[in-house]
Amino acid sequence: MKADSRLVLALDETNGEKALKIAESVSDVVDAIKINWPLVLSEGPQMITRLAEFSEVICDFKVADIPNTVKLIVENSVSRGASAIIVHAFTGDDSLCAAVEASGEAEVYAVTEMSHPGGKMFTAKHAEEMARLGVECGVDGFIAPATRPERIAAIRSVIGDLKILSPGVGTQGGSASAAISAGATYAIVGRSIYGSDDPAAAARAFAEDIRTVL
Ligand code: NUP
Repeated sequence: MKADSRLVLALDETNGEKALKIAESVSDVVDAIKINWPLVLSEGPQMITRLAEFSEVICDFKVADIPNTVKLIVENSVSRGASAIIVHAFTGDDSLCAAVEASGEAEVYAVTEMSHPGGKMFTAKHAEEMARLGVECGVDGFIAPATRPERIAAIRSVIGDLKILSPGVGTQGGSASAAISAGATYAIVGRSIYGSDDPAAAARAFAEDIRTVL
């Protein structure tokens, strides 16, 4: 992924036509578009290929399964045009390494703890341990919560120069510039952009906030 605006759109809009319109309108502002189950279940996996015309596409399928199933999901996503795929790290070394092996040229990002309050309950306690495992398996980066910037810094301290994508900006309460300052490579923003009356203007405002700390 290019690192220009350091902004990634989380496109959880479930209407395909609207989603494509938003993607086109922000394509010169964001570095990538992340899609998740809501859009894929509504409009089908061909959305990966259609959105790839506008931007790099990150498939946020939070894959958490046995190695063979992980491999099948990653290969399918990549063959449809995904530039990156997000997997859970808690599944352990074999599943995580299977994702990296199956990804080919595409990137793999591992989730160590999630941005919502419940994310603190279980996996956060093992996040650094899981991040070390991810480094050993050769992942390209990690997902770390903008809602808890100190946790971004904690993950940064164990992963060296690998990338961090940080969701939880805007509607969940986190700040894009604070996430970048804490060590994130990209801020991920969903509802605060695609739910806005003017998604392109909203995206430009987040990009401007990020620029203040670059
Ligand atoms: O820890 C995570 N938190 C999170 O919100 C990991 C994620 N992948 N996400 C995703 O980021 C979430 O599923 C959604 O697609 C996006 C955040 O959207 P929003 O809260 O900005 O609308």
